[in-house]
Amino acid sequence: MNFDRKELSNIQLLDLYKKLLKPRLIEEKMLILLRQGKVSKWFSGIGQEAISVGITAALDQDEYILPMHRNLGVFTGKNIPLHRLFSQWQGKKTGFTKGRDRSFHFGTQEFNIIGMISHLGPQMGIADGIALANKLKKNGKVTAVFTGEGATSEGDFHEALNIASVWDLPVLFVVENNGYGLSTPTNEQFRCTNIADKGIGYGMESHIIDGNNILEVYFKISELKVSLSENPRPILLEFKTFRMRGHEEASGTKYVPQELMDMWAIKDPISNYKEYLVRVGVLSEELDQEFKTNIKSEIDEHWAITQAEPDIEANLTEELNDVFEPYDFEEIKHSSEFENIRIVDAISQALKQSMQRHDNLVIMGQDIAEYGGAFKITEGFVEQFGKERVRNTPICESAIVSAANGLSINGYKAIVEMQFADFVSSGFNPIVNLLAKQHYRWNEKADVVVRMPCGGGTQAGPFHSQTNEAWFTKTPGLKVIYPAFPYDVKGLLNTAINDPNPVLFFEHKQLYRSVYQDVPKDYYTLPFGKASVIQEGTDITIISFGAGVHWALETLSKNPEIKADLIDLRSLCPLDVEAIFSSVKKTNKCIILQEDTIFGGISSDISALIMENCFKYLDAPVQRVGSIETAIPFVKPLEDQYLPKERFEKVLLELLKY
Ligand SMILES: Cc1ncc(C[n+]2csc(CCOP(=O)(O)OP(=O)(O)O)c2C)c(N)n1
Repeated sequence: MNFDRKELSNIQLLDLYKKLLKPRLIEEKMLILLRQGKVSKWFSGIGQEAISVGITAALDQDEYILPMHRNLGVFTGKNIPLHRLFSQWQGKKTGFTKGRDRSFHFGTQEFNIIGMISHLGPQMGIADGIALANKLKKNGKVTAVFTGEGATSEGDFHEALNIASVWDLPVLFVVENNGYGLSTPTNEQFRCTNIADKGIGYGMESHIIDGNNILEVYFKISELKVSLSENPRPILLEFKTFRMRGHEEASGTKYVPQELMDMWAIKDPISNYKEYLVRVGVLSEELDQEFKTNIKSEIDEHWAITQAEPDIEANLTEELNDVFEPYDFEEIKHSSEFENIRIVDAISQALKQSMQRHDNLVIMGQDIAEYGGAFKITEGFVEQFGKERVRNTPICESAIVSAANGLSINGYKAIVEMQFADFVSSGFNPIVNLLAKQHYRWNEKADVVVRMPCGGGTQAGPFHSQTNEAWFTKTPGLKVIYPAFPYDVKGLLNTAINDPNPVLFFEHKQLYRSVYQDVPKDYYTLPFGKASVIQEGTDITIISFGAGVHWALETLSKNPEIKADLIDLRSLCPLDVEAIFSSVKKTNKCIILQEDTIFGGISSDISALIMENCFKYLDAPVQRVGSIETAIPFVKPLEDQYLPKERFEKVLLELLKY
């Protein structure tokens, strides 16, 4: 192996050597502890250390790095005290996740490391968001994100590279090509000779680097760091290396031909570098021993600290409290100047006034810039706020949601407009796995609003009409808001943007231009978790949200003899159970109307809550009314039959007679 020290001093050369030794020696210790049953799982990076170590050494301490499961050298390179790492792996409290997530699955703002979730892929989109924030701040910082070659088959890889390229984001996409993705060799993973060749397809510069040569890694990254801070752009880097142990320790390496192992054993990044240092007279055997002894005693000392730490005791209150970032709702009252506007206008006003209020708010979505969005809600925004903050995105839902999270991590607020709520399925993973779980996992907010134009009644068929709130109300960590009137839309959207937690904001398309209301002209907020009682009566409680509220109002105006409490939930998570229970206790009958199909929808949970909490007040079974259990069809007669509007009146009248 050829090493070229260029202008590096002896001290710098030795510093890199010590940085290489540390993760190797920690691993050797972990492998012993694993055999002793003291550690439960281990993903080895032996043979790949030069990549993590070289990159971390070349970047500044405050530059974000997003490592994967084999990148211990990033964590040691950023000088995380070892006992904190050990406590993380052992599920102790002074780790980074309070025992909630394992191994390298955590982030830490203190060390500018954003670790992975298990799902391969979203890391790369997060790096885009972090880099976008750096670019907007014009701070010249570079972001490095790691992936294995196997995970380059994920759509997220393609999406993230594509976005970074279109937006000229200063990201180093680090692909560690270590030959196998679990047991799958590269020729069963992709057909190009080098992953770096893919750079051409993204219009992106790319390089192939010997991942086992620490000096080559260090010098290349140092050079690119300077170049990227002057000329921000993404770069695809393929590091050729090899995984010398199993995917994780239990899975072995039977599927790897011995010749391959032997060939790469000769290329070990540490022994080769050591030989070089000895050859050029920078390192002696004695000094090498001294380094190893010092690192080993540091490891032992820190392991003892972790061992002495008590095991975590389950605390229910703490667990539940950590799901969301604490947020004290700030009520901002409006003046008395009103105008009669539609829901689309209310959304547009909330977005505009929030953009004025928060300099760090960025809106992203397909066709939202000059074109103004599919529903023209952001028309004129580019002129007012510029293209940096009103961003047309490529058609990449998944990486854009991840990028929104990256913006939040790096000090911004993000709104993502789904062109239609249906397409959120293409961005589902980062919403339910990344945004929703982030605060609980490692105490980091996800300050992201996802706008969801949803709902049927417009003969738009199975993929432009769904109301898919139940996909999200099921997932702890998400707030789900679903207003039905312009006044609520404006006040609640403002709150959604202020709230540092991830919010799914449902906007019913059929109501967009059909419902008018007098709405304050200036900025105001409304609280989450408060239902609105639209009209009061003693016969029955009707609970609904979205278009259902308007169907209920129509039904009641056709049947004026019915005296009902009509509750518009507005907010599904948090849910105003108090409003529901107090009404049911008064009326003793309840019907819940939702637009979605019934099974697994929120009406089922509300019904169960009423049964469990108000059973002795009920004079009749709680009734749920929703769509039939099919996809939502296209033509009007079929759609009318699918939607629950007509059935609602029938069930309501029957329930009143019960
Ligand atoms: C979305 C997703 N699919 C599958 C897995 C299971 N899995 C974990 S690691 C891995 C192999 C990854 O290979 P590669 O990206 O080459 O990284 P390496 O482990 O070789 O470093 C697989 C299939 C996962 N974690 N996430």
